[in-house]
Amino acid sequence: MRWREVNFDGLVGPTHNYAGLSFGNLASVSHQGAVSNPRQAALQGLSKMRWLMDRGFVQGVLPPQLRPNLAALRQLGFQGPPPTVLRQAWQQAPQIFSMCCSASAMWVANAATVFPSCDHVVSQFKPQSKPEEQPRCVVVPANLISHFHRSQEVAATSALLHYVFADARYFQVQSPLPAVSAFGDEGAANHMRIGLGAEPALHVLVYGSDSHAPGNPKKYPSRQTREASAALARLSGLHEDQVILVKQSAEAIDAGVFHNDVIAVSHEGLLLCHEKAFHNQDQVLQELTRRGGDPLRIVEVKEAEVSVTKAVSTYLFNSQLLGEAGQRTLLLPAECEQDAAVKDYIEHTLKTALDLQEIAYLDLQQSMRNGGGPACLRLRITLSEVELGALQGKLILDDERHQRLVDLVAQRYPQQMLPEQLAEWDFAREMQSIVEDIYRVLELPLDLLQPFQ
Ligand code: SUG
Repeated sequence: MRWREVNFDGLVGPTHNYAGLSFGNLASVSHQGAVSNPRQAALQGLSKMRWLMDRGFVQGVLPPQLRPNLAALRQLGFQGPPPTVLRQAWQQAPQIFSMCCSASAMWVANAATVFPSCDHVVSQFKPQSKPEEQPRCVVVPANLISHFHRSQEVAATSALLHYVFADARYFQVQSPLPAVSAFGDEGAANHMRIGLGAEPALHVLVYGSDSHAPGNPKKYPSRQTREASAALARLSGLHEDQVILVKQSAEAIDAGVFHNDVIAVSHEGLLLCHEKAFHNQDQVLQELTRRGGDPLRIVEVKEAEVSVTKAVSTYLFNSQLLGEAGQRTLLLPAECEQDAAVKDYIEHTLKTALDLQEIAYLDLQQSMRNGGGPACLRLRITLSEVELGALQGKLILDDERHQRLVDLVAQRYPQQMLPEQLAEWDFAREMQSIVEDIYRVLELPLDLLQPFQ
C-alpha cells in the first residue's frame, strides 16, 4: 500500500487582520493595529499551495471560518439583529469584537493532532474481523483554550473534520479535550511524527508546562500541558512504545517559542531542532536515538550558529521539509533569506546536513506578521490511496479548483482591513458570503456553517 503525506493548508480568511491577540507570540504583539491585506495574504498562501502542487505533492486546502462570529457575540450578551450586535460589540467591547473577527483558523497546524492508520500495529494473533477493529486514522481536534479568539475555531473545525473524515471504516474523529486550562491542547504544532522506514513511526508529543514539575516558563504562557499530551497519547490508540512525551524548554517559550513548530521540525526519519528546543535536551535526544535507531537522523542547530532569538524572528524551523531522501526540499519563509547570516547557515551547513536538493524561500509576510509561517499554515496527514479517496468534499486541489480559489480571492477579498470595518453589517456580511462561496468551491455543505451565523 502506498502512503502519502498530504499537506492541507488553511486558506486565509477575508477578515485577516492584526489585532495583537497572542501574548507570547512576538510577531502578533508587535504588529497590533497594522493595516492588513487579506487579499495578498490569501494569494501568498495559495502560491505556497501551487508551489507544492507544481512539484507533484498532493495538496489539500481547508476553508476559512465565518467571521465576525455572531454566535459568539450573542453568547456574550450582544443582542438584536446582526447590525446591532456588531455595532454594540465594537462600541462597548472593541477588544472582544476583534477576537470575534480573527481569521486565525488559517493556522491549521493548530486545528488537530492526527495519528495515521499506517502507524497502528495490527496484532498477528488477533484477526481484525470487525470494521471498528481495523486500524484507523485518528483525528483529535485541538481545544485551543489558551486564547479566546482561537478557541472559537474549535466547533467549526470539529464539524468540518467530522464531515471530511466521516467514513468510519478509515477515520475516527475524536472530541476535543475538555476545555479547561489543565488540558490546553494546540494540535499538530506540538506533535512530530518521526517515520522510521518500514517500522511504524515514533510520535513525539511536546508540551510546555507540567503542573507537577519545575521548569515551567515564567514570562510567557505555555499553551500545551503535559496532561493534554498524555490524553492525546491515550486517544491515539498507538502502542505506548510508539509515543514519547517531551517538554519544551521554558527558556525557548520565554523567548517567544509559543509552539514546538517554531523551534523544531521533523520529516520522515529526519529531525531538525534547535539545541534549546527541549527541557533536558541531551536526554531527550538520547532517548529518541535509542528508540529511533538507525533510520533516525538528528540535526541540532547550536545557539552559536543560529540563536533562539534569530529562530523566532526568521522562523527557520517553521519550515516544511519535503520529499524523499535524494530529492529533499526545504521550504522556508522569505524572512530567512533576508537575514544574511541565517541564509548563509541554510545554504552551507543545512544544505549538507539535510542533504537538500532544493531550497526555496516563499513570501508569506502577511501571515508571518501574526506569527504564522509555512508550517503553521499546514496540517500534515499521512493517508493511503484508499483513505484519500474516502474524503468527503473536494479538498484536494487540482489546477482548476486552485484557480477558482485564486480568482475568488482576487475578485472579492479586500485589500486592506482594520477590525472596525467589520462593525458595518453590509461589509461583514460580504466577508461571510465569501466564506460561503469558498465552501461551495470545495463542495462542502453550507449547513456546516449554520450554527455560527
Ligand atoms: O496562535 N497568531 C497565531 C499564530 C499561530 C501559529 N501557529 C503555529 N505555530 N503552528 C497564534 O498565536 C495572532 C492573531 C492576531 O494577533 O490578530 C495569532 O492568533
